Amino acid sequence: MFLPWHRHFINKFEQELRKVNANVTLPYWDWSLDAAHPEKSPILSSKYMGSSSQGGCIPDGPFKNFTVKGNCVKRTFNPNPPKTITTFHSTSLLGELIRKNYTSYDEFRSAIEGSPHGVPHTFIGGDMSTMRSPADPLFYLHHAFIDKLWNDFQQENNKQFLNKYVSDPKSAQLIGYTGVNVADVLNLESMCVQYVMAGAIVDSPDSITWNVPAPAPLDDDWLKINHMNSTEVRKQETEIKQMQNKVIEDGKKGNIPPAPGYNDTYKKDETNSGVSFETSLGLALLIGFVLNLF
Ligand SMILES: [Cu+2]
Repeated sequence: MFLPWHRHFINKFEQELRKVNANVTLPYWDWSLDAAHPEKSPILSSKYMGSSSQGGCIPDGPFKNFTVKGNCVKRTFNPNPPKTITTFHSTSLLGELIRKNYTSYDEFRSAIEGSPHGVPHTFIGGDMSTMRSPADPLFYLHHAFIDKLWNDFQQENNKQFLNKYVSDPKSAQLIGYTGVNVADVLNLESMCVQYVMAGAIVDSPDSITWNVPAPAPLDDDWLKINHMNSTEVRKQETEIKQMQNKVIEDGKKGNIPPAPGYNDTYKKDETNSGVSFETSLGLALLIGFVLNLF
């Protein structure tokens, strides 16, 4: 239920934003571009989503002291660590994860739900590492990127899984959404949703990361809260480490594995620019408004 449920959830969220301003689209945060030093990401600056006061309220930016249902949203990462706490998954590593030959939809779901989905949650910390994570506006940008990765998987090497799920998608109802089935959200095209390059932050789609060590293992608490199979996750973390070592080896020989979402079909869309992050202040006000309605 992980991928379809979140796809529906962020789509509903985008629709709520559009009720306030019909021009808004939900941006995604391609955090792989910040893989080496996530704490230095421009997204986590006062210009965009704000930084962290290590356990206190959001200290700066449009979401300064941002409150949801009476409590301010908290983040715990150290914005100025002596050295990086953990790296994120490099763009090339995500590309390799997307293009791997999977034997089932669920094998891919499992490869994404653990480490790639979990590392940004636990790195940001505070609300993002708890069940209150949807209170942090970063949640939507992170999950939009996870959703984009699912779409990349469906569009690239694994087209046979485009309409596949663990069971019959037509009879798998989304938890908490009466009348909505997995089949309704399997295909982004039929939902009239498209992911395009965000123009404002990424100058060039070629600016990808590859020479970055694999992320640190997820902590046990987060796995427990999310009812994850820790044996499965640890196995994947080992595999991810091996994949990233290979990415670095290949990269040093000049064969940098491409980013996810850059096959020929996708290249046609690169000239489009998505919603500009320059509108982030307006977006912030909208998100604040909508989150408190939720
Ligand atoms: Cu999540």
